[in-house]
Amino acid sequence: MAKKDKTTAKRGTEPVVDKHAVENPSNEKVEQLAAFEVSDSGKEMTTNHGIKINDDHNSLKAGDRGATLLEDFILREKITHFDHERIPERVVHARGAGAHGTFKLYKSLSKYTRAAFLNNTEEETPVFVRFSTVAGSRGSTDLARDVRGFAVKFYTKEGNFDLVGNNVPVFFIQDAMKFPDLIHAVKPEPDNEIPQAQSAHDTFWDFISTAPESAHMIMWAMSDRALPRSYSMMEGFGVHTFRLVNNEGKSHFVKFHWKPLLGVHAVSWDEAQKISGRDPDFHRRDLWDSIESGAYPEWELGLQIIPEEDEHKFDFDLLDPTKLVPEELVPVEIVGKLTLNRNPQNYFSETEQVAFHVGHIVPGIDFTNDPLMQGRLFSYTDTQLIRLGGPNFQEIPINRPIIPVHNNQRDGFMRQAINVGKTAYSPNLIADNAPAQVKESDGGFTSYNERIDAKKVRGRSESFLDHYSQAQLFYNSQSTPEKNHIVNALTFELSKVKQIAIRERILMLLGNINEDLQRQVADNLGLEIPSSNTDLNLVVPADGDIKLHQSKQPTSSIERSEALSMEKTKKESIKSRQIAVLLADGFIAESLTSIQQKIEQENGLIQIIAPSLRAVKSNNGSTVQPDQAFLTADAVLFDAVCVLGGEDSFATLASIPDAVQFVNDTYKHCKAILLDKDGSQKFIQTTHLDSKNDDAFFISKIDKESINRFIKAIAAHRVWHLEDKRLVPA
Ligand code: HDD
Repeated sequence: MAKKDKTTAKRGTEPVVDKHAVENPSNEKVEQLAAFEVSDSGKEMTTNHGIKINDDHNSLKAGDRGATLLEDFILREKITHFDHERIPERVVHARGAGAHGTFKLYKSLSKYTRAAFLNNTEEETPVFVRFSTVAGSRGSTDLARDVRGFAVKFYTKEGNFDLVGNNVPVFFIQDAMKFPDLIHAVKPEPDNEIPQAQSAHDTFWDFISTAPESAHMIMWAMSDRALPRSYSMMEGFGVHTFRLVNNEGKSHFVKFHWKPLLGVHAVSWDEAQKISGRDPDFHRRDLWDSIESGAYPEWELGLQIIPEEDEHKFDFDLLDPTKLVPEELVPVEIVGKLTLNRNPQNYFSETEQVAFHVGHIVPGIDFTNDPLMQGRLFSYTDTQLIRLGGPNFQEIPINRPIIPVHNNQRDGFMRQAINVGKTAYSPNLIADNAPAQVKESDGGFTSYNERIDAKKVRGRSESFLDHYSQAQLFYNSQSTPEKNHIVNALTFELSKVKQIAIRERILMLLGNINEDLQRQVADNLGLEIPSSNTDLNLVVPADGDIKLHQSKQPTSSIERSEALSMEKTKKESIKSRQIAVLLADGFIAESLTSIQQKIEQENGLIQIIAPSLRAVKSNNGSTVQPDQAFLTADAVLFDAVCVLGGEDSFATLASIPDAVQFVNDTYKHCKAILLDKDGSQKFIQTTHLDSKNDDAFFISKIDKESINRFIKAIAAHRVWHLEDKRLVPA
């Protein structure tokens, strides 16, 4: 396709300069979308049918005070369109944010797959990615304790491939049959629609207590993984075992991973709750701002590849979506990079209307018999039919492949294509059999030739019944602060559960994972440790034998897996981190310049926060315009704070309770703090800060050395190990 000049894309009769498109990299998908863009800049107003509008503010009436006339087609059209502008939100993953980008392969995977986009290292594949929470409604907070969706649409030369994953490598349930139950349990309770975007309520924990298959996932959901600092600081996983199939028809099992270049980082639960009030759009704003500022989010694609012959070599079943493949058993091979470099032009048209589907695969990739995956293969198209209103949703610009579509499907609501010719059936003689079927050797899709010889059963494989090994593996692999956070999260959630019997049943489940964990949560809840950890697996057919459905004794071959803890993650970069610089009149101008230069050089984002939005005067008479005043700024929205001296600046800040609170909160949440030594003494006395430096709190002259230490501490993200020392009432 010939490249179009993005500044003159046709959106009317005159060229429109599109600042957004000029600044951000383009790709083949973005070019395709440009043909559908409409800019109203400098244009005359018309009705939907092109009639120029003379008065858009007053309806047509019988006299000045008279009744409005039915013939007012302009009023009718405007109100009718407005009345119909909402579509159903996604039944799960309703709240999300998306961005465009590209995928570049590092090395050819032709040994494993014939998928062209995984063979060709020269080409970049356009992608659209949508991140989401699961339980909350469209308008809920980004910072809910929840799993995050990580859905990637690759617009490949062989059609669209969707990798519809999460930021957690396993799932709550093993069989799609239970998905509606799980979601009904976690969504707000049906009588009063409370609580919004939260799992901390009776129905969710009631469900979990009867489904020990969720034990592993619960460990992840109660960990800090459920509170990402940013979409660009979380991993992504395809969850299921997929297949890669090469040109010879040989298949390998594969697990897909996205590894963020910025490492995996979280906020604390206290911050998450406060951010939900201060800025419920925190994650989508972070994604948008990172891209606009050129600090593009990046992930590497990793594959765990398992030869088919090794299918039964593990002490878990590869088809069980509540299990991961420990990286110690099968290392993750890094094969390419995803970069998000362009924000959508229109949220509804792109992010809301994008339709993902696990069933969108390309030749060289195939499914497995994972029963959760099999059910998903039905659900995704089905849901788009109601959500997007009919069978032509694939014609919506964001959903179109970058290659032409030809088949005999016709008509339906909102059909866009004008299919020419007489035939809409195959085979046909009139049109010489067009559109023609394609040989496998020419890229026609053929399903993997898996041999299946079985009796029909409605049930669960015995190989799926070890529910606790990997829950134990996850818990054992956490650092001490991470374990504490899991205990606190479980305590919080169960404290919100009203029925004591449910709390007790969850304690039994925890006892099967780790007795220390069980004891701590029981203590916090003021409950006795149950005398037995009875397994309450109620996933039993009406006439089934409950004994056959009990969880098996844990049998994991490994005890710890480093990759499961966030502690050893990458801690090298401050790219896209938000750093607050607090100052007041009399601040030392030189200090501000040094810190600004260095942070910007490292791709961090600085905001100057001052007592008001009035320009602030420095010690040498120069002035600076603050980005925010304390009224709108809050420490939970930042990763670190630097407070500038000298005496006058500190004296003013010490007299503003919100400034003191800002620094206290940063300290409490274990973030990096740099205080200018010059004049800081009295300020420190008004705060809860210890007057001694620690791993992330520095009282120092603002110079090259202290700024470098500060930057290192920001990159390290948090000093969680100091949580018990940095005690601040807040
Ligand atoms: Fe799902 C949306 C991820 C199990 C049924 N799912 C949806 C989205 C993500 C996932 C990221 C949002 C896509 C977007 O941004 O538009 N879902 C998962 C993962 C699962 C999973 C990683 C387990 C491994 N899902 C799952 C099951 C079912 C569904 C078992 C049903 C049987 N999921 C849906 C859905 C949604 C959806 C109802 C709602 C909106 C949509 O599809 O487009 O079909």
